[in-house]
Amino acid sequence: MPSPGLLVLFGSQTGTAQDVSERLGREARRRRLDCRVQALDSYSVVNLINEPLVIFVCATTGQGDPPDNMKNFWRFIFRKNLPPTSLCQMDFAVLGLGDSSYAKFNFVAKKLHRRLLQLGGRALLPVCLGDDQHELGPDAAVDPWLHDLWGKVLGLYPVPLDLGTIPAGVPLPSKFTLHFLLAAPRVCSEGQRVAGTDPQGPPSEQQPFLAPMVTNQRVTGPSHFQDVRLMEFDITGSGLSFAAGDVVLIQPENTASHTQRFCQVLGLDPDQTFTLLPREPGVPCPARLPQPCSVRHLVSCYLDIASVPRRSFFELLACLSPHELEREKLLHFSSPQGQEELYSYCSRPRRTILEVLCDFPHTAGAIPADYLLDLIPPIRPRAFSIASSLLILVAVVQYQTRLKEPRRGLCSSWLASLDPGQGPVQVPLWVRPGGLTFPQTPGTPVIMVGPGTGVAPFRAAVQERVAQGQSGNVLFFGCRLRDQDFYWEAEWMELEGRGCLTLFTAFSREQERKVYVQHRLRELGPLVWELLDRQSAYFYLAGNAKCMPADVSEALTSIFQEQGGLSGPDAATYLARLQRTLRFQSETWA
Ligand code: 2AM
Repeated sequence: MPSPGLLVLFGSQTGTAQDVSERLGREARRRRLDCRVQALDSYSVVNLINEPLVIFVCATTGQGDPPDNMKNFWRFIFRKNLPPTSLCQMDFAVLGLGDSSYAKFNFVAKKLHRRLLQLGGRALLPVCLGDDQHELGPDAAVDPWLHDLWGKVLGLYPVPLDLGTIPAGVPLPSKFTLHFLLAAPRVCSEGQRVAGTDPQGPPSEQQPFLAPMVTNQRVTGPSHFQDVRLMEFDITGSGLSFAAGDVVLIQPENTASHTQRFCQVLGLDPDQTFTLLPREPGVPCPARLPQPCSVRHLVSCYLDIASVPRRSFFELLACLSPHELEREKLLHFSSPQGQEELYSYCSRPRRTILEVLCDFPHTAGAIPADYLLDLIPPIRPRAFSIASSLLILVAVVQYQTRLKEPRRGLCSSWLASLDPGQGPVQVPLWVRPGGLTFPQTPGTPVIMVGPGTGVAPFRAAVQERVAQGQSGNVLFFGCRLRDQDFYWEAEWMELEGRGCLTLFTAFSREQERKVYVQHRLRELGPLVWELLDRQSAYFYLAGNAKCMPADVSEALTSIFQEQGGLSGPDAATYLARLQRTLRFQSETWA
């Protein structure tokens, strides 16, 4: 029987769905099945009708939304005019990745599964519900599901006996080969990164704009626990344009010392240059890597050596290890029995790829350069709300685990380390339109709730609305202490003085009892109800994703009950309707 041409399509926000998809691809290749792995939005959906077997791997983000790289597919698949037999050729299975602490747990995967059935697809298995909250992470659900999946797939398409499978301990060929150049080329690879000079459309992930940093200034008071920076970039001539609610994406780099240490442990010469070639035709090289490229550039700008490794990292490392003891340990970490130990060695203390490699020096020193891109994921860009043209607020992430070295957020620490006072500094960035979109109908009021750095997008919104002459701007801001972390205090006061803004503040630590934005919302229940119900106001929420969004939603539903006389279920329906009609929007981050 011919190979069925298995297709794995993923929608991934943080990289987990992509990692699971690539694992599926490897497992298929070990079973000698032909398999393509692609992001949903890079696949031409009109071809779906010809696919015999598709595995969808989809994450659900915060509020039940699909990841960015499957948004077009999402719109397509829910088009009303798709005939109900569109997918009658297809066997499919949906693997979901989500977080059960959110109300809409694995919403995307469940909804997709139902839709594919509706369109005539045949489900091989029930939806897999991977859960970040599980002590062992999503693998606790993914492992047994994959086991069942292969049972089904191989039942349909048996591997020819004479071929057999490729055993787990043997590495599969690498995706790319690195051809090292003997003499360094005249054009330094780092210099080629300058993009936007010959732009093909606006700056993008493939072609970011190298924006000069203008200021980088701490805005929290000296006794505040957190280092929060206000950063400004010069985007003159970039072709970038944006509206309030858009976010800027920034491509961070590894620190020079991490880059150096990595090269040392792997025995790589950072000054060597190479060209990258895909092993199989048709596989594109990463657009972000210049050709030729130096090892230093690859490590500092591309390989995410400061991220916590996934299980697939240990699997491949075990295959590549020439050292018996290290290999044994790595094999254990990648086996189902070793997952608890792997969790306490790696995920819980947030141990990084670089630190793990230092713990396995004999293996690290023997990694063939060709495998670097299979082993280590690329550095992901980070999103920041735009506070105006082009200003962002960055909380510098640092925390302690049981490891001696404090854990640092890659992007915020890198940005904080840049000092435009010491000479020119450039940051690769581009803009993604609207997490939040504001009403254009004149006279529509907006209620904005933005504690902490959550206030950033509302500064851009208030500026834009005031410039348009729109009134009805109501802002709820919360911070710890007025004199330590009240961002843009003078500006808000000035706008309030001019009658352009109604501001309500919640200083959580200025009295014994904590006062948060949701407490202020409740106190002002009659006003909130009047604005939402009588004046059709839009409601916005931005900030920390942990407890605040749920607390604010709860405050709202109790306002609907107290002020609107709605029952509990009716209040929940009222909120759901606001969400559906985009009159309740949120942008939250971890
Ligand atoms: P705290 O740190 O004193 O607990 C910005 O970070 C502000 O948000 C701070 O005043 C912080 O208070 C507050 N905050 C913390 N948890 C919150 C929650 N669940 N809801 C609303 N605000 C919260």
